[in-house]
Amino acid sequence: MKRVITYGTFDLLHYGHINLLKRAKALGDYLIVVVSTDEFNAKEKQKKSYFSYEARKALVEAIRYVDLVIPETCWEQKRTDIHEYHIDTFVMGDDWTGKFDFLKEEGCEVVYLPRTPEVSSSQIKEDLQEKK
Ligand code: C2G
Repeated sequence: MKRVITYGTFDLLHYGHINLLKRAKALGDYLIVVVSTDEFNAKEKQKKSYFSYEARKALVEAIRYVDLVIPETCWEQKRTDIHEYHIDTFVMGDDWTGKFDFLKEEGCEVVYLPRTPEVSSSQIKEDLQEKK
């Protein structure tokens, strides 16, 4: 069984996220999605998601391609996650290209997939703000 992992906030879940998760799952048999906690977002990404961690977790768990959702609490956990969950392939959108190549040292394949260019959570928020 080939095990794949990917990380993200997945706020205001949209088809760009779904496209990523669909392609990530196609790389293996079991997909783990590591969703950023509210604290991690505030502390490390300087962003406040619209939906809470619990809400974002429930939304991602409802996606047919996803087998397990766990919390992302720090940048460093990727190394340990790879071993703890026996991961074969690490996947991220190509806005992260190169940033996680160090995981290859852990014996893990690292794949960056093209983002869906025209959609983003921040763009959705901006557009809705303008419509007010
Ligand atoms: N994504 C995509 N296309 C979009 C928007 C997002 O393919 N239009 C991908 C991103 O490249 C990422 C995943 O969907 O792989 C989740 O995106 P975000 O929720 O924006 O995640 P991010 O804030 O990049 O956090 O430790 C890594 C971080 O947790 C990643």
